[in-house]
Amino acid sequence: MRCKPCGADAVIEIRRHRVAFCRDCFLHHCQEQVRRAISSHRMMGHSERVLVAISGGKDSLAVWDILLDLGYTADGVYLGLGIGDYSDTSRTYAEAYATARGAHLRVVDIPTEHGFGIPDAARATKRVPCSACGLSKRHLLNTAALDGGYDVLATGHNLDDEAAVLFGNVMQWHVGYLARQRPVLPATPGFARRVKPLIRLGERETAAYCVLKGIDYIVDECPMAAGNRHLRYKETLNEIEDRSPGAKAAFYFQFLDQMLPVLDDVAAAERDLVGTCSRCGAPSSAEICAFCKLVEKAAPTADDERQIG
Ligand code: Q46
Ligand code: ZN
Repeated sequence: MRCKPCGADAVIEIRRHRVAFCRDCFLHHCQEQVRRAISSHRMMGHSERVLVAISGGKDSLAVWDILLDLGYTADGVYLGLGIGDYSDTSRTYAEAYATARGAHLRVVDIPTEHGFGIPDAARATKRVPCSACGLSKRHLLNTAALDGGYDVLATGHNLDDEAAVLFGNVMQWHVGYLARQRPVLPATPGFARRVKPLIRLGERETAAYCVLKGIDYIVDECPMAAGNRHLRYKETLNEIEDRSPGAKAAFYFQFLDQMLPVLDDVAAAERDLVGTCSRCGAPSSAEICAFCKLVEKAAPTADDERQIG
């Protein structure tokens, strides 16, 4: 197999683009895909300060690395979720990357700052861990971006993630979620702008990017992910993609082109509903926001566990 742009020996083939690349042309391809995503969705400008949500996994480290290479002023923020060894290890990878790259990483540790970990939250709410986790991440990453005075919060959601979320939202016809599933969520009062620069890259590509660039990342999946719906949707889409390369990208990008404009009114109506949490001041349609309610429930559960343990 030959690299399409330069003819050297190829190290990776991307079936949906019907191309193969050598190392250098592949790294350039990844950078180009991010540059195109940023410019076609007007995600951010070079004069803006970017905060990148870092989990220690391949996607978040790849997006941070590419943004820095593209010349953006980008700091990272790591959220400690209190998921035992998994959290400790993922933090090590995030810190090691920041040190090696000379980049600035902020750390927000949920157990230290809010008195509970995600497993406590799952027990307290009697719901799957990912629901408390997603809620905490949205709230705390947004707070970190606003408090730090950043213009934009970037996350490492890739094409596979976005297609799987879309698939789930369509399966349940969550019209409100569909209306908000955008590559760019503009800043509104109490919310920083949120962008997803990796939407044009699949997870196989972000993994290859890290390996070829020598970036170490946590390979293990979060232990709480086992059996979650999101993973099942990913598997289903991968089966379809195997048979029809390009199907996943078509599903997602056609949604952006054809469907999102139709949902603009739904998104605007949802934004109008928002008030302010009486405890923390975050945007909320209820008197107390979902995160403050979670802290109220989960912190005592964590205390009980400590006493028993
Ligand atoms: S970290 Fe959190 Fe994920 Fe773990 S608990 Fe679920 S949402 S699976 S990206
Ligand atoms: Zn609140």
